[in-house]
Amino acid sequence: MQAFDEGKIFLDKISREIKIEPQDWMPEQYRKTLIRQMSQHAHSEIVGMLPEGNWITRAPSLKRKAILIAKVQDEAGHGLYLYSAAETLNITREEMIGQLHAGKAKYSSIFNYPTLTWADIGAIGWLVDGAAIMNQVPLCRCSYGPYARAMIRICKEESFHQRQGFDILFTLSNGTGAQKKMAQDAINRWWWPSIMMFGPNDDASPHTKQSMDWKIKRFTNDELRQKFIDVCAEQVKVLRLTLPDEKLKWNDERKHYDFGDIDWEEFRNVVNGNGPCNKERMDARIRAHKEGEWVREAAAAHAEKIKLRQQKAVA
Ligand code: FAQ
Repeated sequence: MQAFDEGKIFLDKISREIKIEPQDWMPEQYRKTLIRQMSQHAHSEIVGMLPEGNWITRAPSLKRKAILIAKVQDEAGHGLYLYSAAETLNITREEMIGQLHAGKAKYSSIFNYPTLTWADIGAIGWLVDGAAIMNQVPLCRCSYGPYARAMIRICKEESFHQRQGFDILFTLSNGTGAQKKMAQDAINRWWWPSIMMFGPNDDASPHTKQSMDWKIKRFTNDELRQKFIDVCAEQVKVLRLTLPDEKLKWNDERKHYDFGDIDWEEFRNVVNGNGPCNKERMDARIRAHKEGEWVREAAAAHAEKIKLRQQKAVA
């Protein structure tokens, strides 16, 4: 009887746009869905530092280097807010990281592609951060309070990231012929993986319906992908470059751009661990975690010392 009432209160809150907070009753499946999505999101931010980190030492100027360092540092911050927000659901950061390292938790497919030239940093900012913003702005209205609040700051920072990426590509496309070619090549390689970031088509997405009913997701994968394509199809004109899709064409009836077929075979391969850089990314994460062990131990010992000192002062 009690669970029934609690279930009704929960659904009533969802329907009235009242946030669910950590101390509130929630269905077990709602909690599990959030842990899955939020931890995958946090892992994506942390693994997502790797492709860009690769270019910090080779950025073409001191200014670009400083901007890139700040961006990569922001991604670390996003990962930490998201791990903290997920911890309110009764799971520890250690458990989540353990799941990632054991291959039991996913991270975004996009970070399994290599960054071959400096223009890739522009393409990541414009396209990858652009796709991330399209997906994440609606998450600021997610029904779970800690996730929604974490997303507000994250989105502000992602917006800066997207603009810096566009600025890199704009500079290259207005540079020498070789620079323009490099920018076009990066867009050609990152375009299709970026639109795969939104996940499978709605009819192949097992989680979308329930997550929409619970207002965790506010738009479906296909709705967000279409919005993103519509925006990029216009922005690429400002760059005086093109998107690598011959079928990309404005459809006046639909008031959207039509686009070509997505290679779902490639998507499945990358998600299942067989993308160009999956092994490299996981090896780098696991190595960094092992090498950081002494830092975690020292921080814990320091925190314990401070706690004892405070207890003595009170006694
Ligand atoms: N990659 O039923 P759905 C960023 C999985 S952050 C890998 O549609 P859902 C910032 C999905 O998890 C980018 N796996 O699932 C940055 C599920 O697997 P499971 C990350 C994917 O959850 C920028 C299965 O397929 N953003 O870029 C992908 O309803 C630059 C079935 O899929 C977020 O995580 C994929 N692309 O919808 C950092 C945003 N797509 O768990 C550095 C939050 C789907 O059953 C540099 N997450 N899968 O084994 C979401 O909005 C959702 O979780 C979706 C997937 C839309 C990603």
